[in-house]
Amino acid sequence: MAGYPIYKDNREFIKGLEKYGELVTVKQEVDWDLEMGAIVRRVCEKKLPSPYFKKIKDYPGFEAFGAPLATYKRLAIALGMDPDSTVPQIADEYVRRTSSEPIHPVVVDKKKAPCKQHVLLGKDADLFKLPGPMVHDGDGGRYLCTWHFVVSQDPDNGMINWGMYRQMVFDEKTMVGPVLPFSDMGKMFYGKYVPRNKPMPFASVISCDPLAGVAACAPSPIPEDQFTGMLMGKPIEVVKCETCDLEVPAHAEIIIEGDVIPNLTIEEAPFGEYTGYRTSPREPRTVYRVKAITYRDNPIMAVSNMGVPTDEGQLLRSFSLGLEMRKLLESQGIPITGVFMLPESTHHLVVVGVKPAYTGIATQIANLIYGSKLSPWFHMVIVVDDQTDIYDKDEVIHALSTKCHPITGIHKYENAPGTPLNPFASPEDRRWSKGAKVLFDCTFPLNWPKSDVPIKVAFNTVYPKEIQEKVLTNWKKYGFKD
Ligand SMILES: Cc1cc2nc3c(=O)[nH]c(=O)nc-3n(C[C@H](O)[C@H](O)[C@H](O)COP(=O)(O)O)c2cc1C
Ligand SMILES: [Mn+2]
Repeated sequence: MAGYPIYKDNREFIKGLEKYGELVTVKQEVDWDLEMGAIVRRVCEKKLPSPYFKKIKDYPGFEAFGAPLATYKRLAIALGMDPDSTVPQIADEYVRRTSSEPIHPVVVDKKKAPCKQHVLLGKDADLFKLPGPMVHDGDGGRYLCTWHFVVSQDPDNGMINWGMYRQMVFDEKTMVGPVLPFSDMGKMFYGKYVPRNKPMPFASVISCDPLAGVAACAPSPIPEDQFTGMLMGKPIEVVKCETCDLEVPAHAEIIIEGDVIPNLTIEEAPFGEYTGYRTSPREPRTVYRVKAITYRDNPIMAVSNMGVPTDEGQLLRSFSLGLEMRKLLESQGIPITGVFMLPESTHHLVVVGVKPAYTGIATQIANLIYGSKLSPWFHMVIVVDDQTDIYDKDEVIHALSTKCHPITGIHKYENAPGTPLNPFASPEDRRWSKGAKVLFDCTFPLNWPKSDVPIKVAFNTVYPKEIQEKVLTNWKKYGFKD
C-alpha cells in the first residue's frame, strides 16, 4: 500500500514544515518552567510557525516541538496536501479518507522501532527525567502530556482506544489527569476496570507522527490506530510495550507505560483549558502509575498550549467534530450543503448550511446534532440557508443578525449534557456537567409569500450570470489585483 505522501514521524514532519516556511528553529536555550509555554501560547495567538526548541534548560539531549498543528496550513501539510488548500478542500479530503475501509496497524520488531532506543525500567523510569513543561502560570503542576495520546484496551472485546487525556506529573512514578466519563477511555475504565477493581494497562505516546495526533483527538467511532491508517492510506507501524501487551507507534519519540489505578484518586489541576479559561478546580482525578519509559535518541517532546483559541486542540477538534456531524446529517438524508465548526468558538458553535426544503428543517438538524453522542462538547447550532457560505465568518454573522428572529428563531434546550469546563455554567452545573443548548434558525419561513421574502443584495445574488462572468473576466483589466 503506497499511501498518501505523509510523514512517518515528527522528525520528518518538522522538516516538511521547514520546507513550507512553517517552522522556527529556536537555538537559544529555553526554560521548561513557563518560558517554553509562553512562547507556544504567543505562537498560537499570532498564528506563527511552529517553534522547534533545540535546547531545554536542565535537559541536555532533549528537544521540543510546539504548536504542531495549530493552523489549517499545517494540517494540510500533515495530510500531504497542497499547503494552500482551502478549509473545504481539507474537509472533503478528510471525509473521503475517513469514510474508506479501516486500515489495521502492522507490528514491527523492537529492533526496527526507534521508540525503543532507550528503555528505562524500575527505579530508572522517573518522570522527572523528561522535560515536562510548566505550561501556564497557575497550573497545578508540570504537564508532561499535552500533545500525546493514551493507549488502552477493552478487557472484554479487545478494542483499542487512543485518546488525548491530559496528564500532570505528581511524583517520579505517578501522573494524574481528568478522564471524562463519556470519553471512550472513561467508559472503558470506569465502566469495566473500576467495578472489577482491576488496574488498566496504559501507554502514553508523546510526540507521534502528526496524523496519529489528528486521529487521537478525533471523535471517531473507529479505533484510532485504524483511523490513523485511513488518514495515512497505509498501516501505521506499532511495536509491543515493555511491560504489557499494548502496542504503540514505533516511530513515536517518547512512551510512558504503566497502569491506571482503580479506586484511587489524586488531586490534579488547575490547568489552562481549551475554552480559553481555567475552569476546573484542583480535584481528585484519575491516577496513572508508571512502570517504564522508552524514548528515541535525542527525543523531541511535543508541547501544546491550550488557552484562548486557536491552538491545535481547538482547531482539530472543531474540524473533526464538525465533520462527524456532517456525516451524521448526510447519513439521515438531510439536504445539507455543509457543516463547519468555527475553531474560534473552541468547538462550541456548529454552522450548518442547508437547502431549506421543508418546514422545521433547522429544528430537525439541531435535534440530530444535540441527540448525538458528541453533543456534550457543543451547545450552539446556527442553521443557514444555501445562500450563505458557512466557511465565511462575515456571511454567517450577517445571516445570524438578519435572518434569525430574536424570539421565534431561537430555540432553547434545557437540561442537556455538558462538560465540567463550560465557563458559562455555574460552579454547581459544572460539577455535574450540566449543559444547555440553543439553535439559531437563520432560514426564512417557507410559508411567506415569495414576493415578501427579502432578496439578498450581493454580487453573486443580484447580478445576471453573464454580467458576473464579464466582470470577473475583466477584473484584472480594470486594474484590480484580486
Ligand atoms: C489537547 C487536548 C487535551 C484533552 N484533554 C482531555 C482530558 O484531559 N480529558 C478528557 O476526557 N478529554 C480530553 N480531551 C478530549 C479528548 O481527547 C477527545 O474527547 C477525544 O475525542 C477522545 O477520544 P475518545 O472519543 O476516544 O474518547 C482533550 C483533547 C485535546 C485536543
Ligand atoms: Mn476513541
